[in-house]
Amino acid sequence: MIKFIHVGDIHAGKHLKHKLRNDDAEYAISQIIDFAKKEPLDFILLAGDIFDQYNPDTEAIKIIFDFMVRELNALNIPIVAITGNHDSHAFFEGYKTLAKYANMHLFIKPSSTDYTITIKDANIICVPYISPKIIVKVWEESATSDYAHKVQNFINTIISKAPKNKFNIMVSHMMAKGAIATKSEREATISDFYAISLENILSLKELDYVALGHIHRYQKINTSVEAYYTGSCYQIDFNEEGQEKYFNFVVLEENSVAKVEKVKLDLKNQLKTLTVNASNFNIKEIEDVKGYVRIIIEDSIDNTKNLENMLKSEPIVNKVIDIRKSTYEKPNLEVDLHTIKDRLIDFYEEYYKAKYKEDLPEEIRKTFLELQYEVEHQDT
Ligand SMILES: [Mn+2]
Repeated sequence: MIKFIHVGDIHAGKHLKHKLRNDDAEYAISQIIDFAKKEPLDFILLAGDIFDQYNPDTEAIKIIFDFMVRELNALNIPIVAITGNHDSHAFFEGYKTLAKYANMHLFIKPSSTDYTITIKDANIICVPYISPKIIVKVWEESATSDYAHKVQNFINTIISKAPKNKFNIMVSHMMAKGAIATKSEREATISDFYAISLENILSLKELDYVALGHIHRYQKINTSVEAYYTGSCYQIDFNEEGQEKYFNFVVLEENSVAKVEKVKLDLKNQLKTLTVNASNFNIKEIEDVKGYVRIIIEDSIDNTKNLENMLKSEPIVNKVIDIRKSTYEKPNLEVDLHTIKDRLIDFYEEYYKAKYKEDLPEEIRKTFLELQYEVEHQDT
């Protein structure tokens, strides 16, 4: 018999607007440790996006490599971890040897030679996040086949040639076809282009359990193997508002299907969006939220200004982390078009704010500037 925990995206070091969410990550991990103290485990699987940033802050590093690793090492429970699309390979390489001495086994780059670890009667196949850039390096295949096809074949092959044990598991950070995303995963990496069809990975049937990371909503994938996303460990951003969070406690016994227990995580902070105007505004309602609030103001310009001032003062200033407005003062558009050529992005920003009631996202700013460049350099 094998008993283990499957933990999804931790995202230590996440900033939501100006709020650092390390206390949320630490609180989730402390519950996993409490569980491990009561239930003897053979190992813990971390399915990637351990950190939110390529260069995590010191506190985030301490939460993972001091608090979590130390506590689990004291319990003599090995950690098997892979990188996600948010994790830096270079950063983890720096910890690889040290981590091993603390019973944490890091699988950092996708590999067709070094990707398995055996713990007791279980073989664990480790597939870190595979970027389109990396797949062409680790997997030689006809240039014409697309990303998903290449990744499917790569995974199929490494499972087939992996040594077999009484129990066989895979941990992978990927977008599985049919999974329901939450939009907090990074839009581009959850598109159809990235969607891996588990049905097309025939050797998956040899596995007893597939531990997935990347998608932030808890779900079982509709396929012929036991494949789960356990989701993020706390509500990462407002796309995850109202979601409950979990990890899986899995028991594997010979000749039977994996027993999967969905274990609920208590949340340090809930995220909540409130739409207010001068007549329904209620400070108490905001104070009562156990967590952080996003406010959408729907009122006249004058009332909006007053409400904004109230939201930015005590006692709620620390709870309100995002204010959006439905009314803006009209930008001055009476300009000579020739003179704004150099400031086109500023005007687009104003337009975007007025239309979508939010700041221009960095991705769109980049695209805008690229397009502008293309248009201006068309003839050359
Ligand atoms: Mn993630």
